[in-house]
Amino acid sequence: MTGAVCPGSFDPVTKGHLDVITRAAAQFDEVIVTVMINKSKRGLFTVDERIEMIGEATAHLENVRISSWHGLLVDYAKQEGHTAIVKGLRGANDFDYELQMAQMNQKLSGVDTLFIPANPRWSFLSSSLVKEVATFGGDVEDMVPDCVYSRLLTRIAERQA
Ligand code: COD
Repeated sequence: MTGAVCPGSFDPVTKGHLDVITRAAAQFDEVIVTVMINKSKRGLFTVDERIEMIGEATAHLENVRISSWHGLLVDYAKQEGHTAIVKGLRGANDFDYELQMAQMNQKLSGVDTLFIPANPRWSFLSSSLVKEVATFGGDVEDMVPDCVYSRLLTRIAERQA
């Protein structure tokens, strides 16, 4: 069986993430979307909420499952018996950041990183930008899965109250 781990913060999952997850799922028998836990960063959504939203957004993809992990990603990939990490690449900034990590991960464990070029339709998207635009009342409805949109507006309103 071929399998890959697709990591991120996913705070929250966007249509850019979903595009990469969908394309990865077409290449591997199993894709594990893994919410990486960063204890020093307070997210807009809890890890459990992020997992729930990714689960709803990928419910139609039978070979995708969702998890979370704290620590080295390659340890998780090996624990799951997977030898590939899949990441989306939006441009040169992503590449510079990801190349070094990919090489370190390969050296540490033999786990290789495969890059999926971002769909130009979504390559301008990041979770941070979506949150910023939504916070100031901009329309992000088309940029996130339906199951994220209402939760995003509700959470921002709660934070602003
Ligand atoms: N289109 C395509 N791809 C996208 C888009 C988009 N619109 N938006 C984001 N992506 C890609 C990103 O390039 C990234 O690959 C992935 O989706 C996740 O994005 P985010 O924003 O949810 O997550 P980040 O960037 O905060 O996550 C960073 C990771 C947690 C993935 C990274 O730090 C990591 O791999 N950490 C593992 C911990 C570890 O082992 N560290 C040692 C490394 S040597």
